[in-house]
Amino acid sequence: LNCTLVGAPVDCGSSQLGCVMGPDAFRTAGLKTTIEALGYAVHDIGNVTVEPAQALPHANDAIHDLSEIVGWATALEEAAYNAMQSSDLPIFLGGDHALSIGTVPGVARHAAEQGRAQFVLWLDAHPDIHSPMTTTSGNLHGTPVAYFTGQAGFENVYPPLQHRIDPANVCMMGIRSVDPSENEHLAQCGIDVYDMRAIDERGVADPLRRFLQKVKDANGVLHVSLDVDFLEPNIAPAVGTTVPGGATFREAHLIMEMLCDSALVTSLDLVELNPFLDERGRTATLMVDLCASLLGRKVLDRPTRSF
Ligand code: DIR
Ligand code: MN
Ligand code: MN
Ligand code: MN
Repeated sequence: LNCTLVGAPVDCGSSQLGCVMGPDAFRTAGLKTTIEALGYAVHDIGNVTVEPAQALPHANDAIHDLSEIVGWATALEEAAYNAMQSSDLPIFLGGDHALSIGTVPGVARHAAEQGRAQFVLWLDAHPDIHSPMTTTSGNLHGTPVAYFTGQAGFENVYPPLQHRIDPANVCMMGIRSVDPSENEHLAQCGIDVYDMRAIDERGVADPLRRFLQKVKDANGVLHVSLDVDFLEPNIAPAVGTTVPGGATFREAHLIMEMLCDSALVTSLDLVELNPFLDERGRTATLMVDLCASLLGRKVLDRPTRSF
């Protein structure tokens, strides 16, 4: 099997600087050799770059860096689609979560051509389901899910969406910071949302098993989008938007181990790592270790269980 690393140093979707260094922090933490040790051939294509763009006006004055985001969206859609054609598992190294405005439509284009349904597992403290009209922070990393599920408000703002993700094919876990307009939207859009309350009560295994069964029954393919702030800040401090009460070390690894066993994951975003906020690279190292669990590193050499 082969794996492609695609650097996506987007940092204009968030308010704090530093995510631009994310791809190099993943490299420094040994992502490539870690994946090679699991038997993959790994190709690092370096970082995607974008042309400087002209400012785009928008009715919502809070929004910033819209034209840069549109530039990234276009470039990353293409990069993701190309990586899907040449690789069994592209990994997109962020960069803030605005990169999913490009990567998810790009992998969905590939899935559509293969006649497969595209599913998305969103591991995040936040649902990132704002439209350009509803965001109050103006940080466009809060918008990818609304965009790629085809919600209103993106017309003539982001690139026209060619391959929409059915909200019924999206599952969110770890959610614990939701803005009022996002809450309204989540209640009626049909996404499976497991907030931290649900995870406290049920654990991660049962909800994830249900979702993976749904993917399997539909002969679907799965994109995983892992935001550093999904994790408990005590173990993953290097993110600009920490929220207390996140997933524990073992909850996160168990999710990755079950995803590995499912053999359904075809692409992965690692996002929001801000190395400037880290303590000696520990968050980058944890993210690399989670990636290793997803790609087959095991505690015991137990036979692969179906999930
Ligand atoms: C907040 C925070 N909902 C916003 N969002 C994100 O700015 O719209 N933080 N994605 O990571
Ligand atoms: Mn392919
Ligand atoms: Mn996010
Ligand atoms: Mn987040």
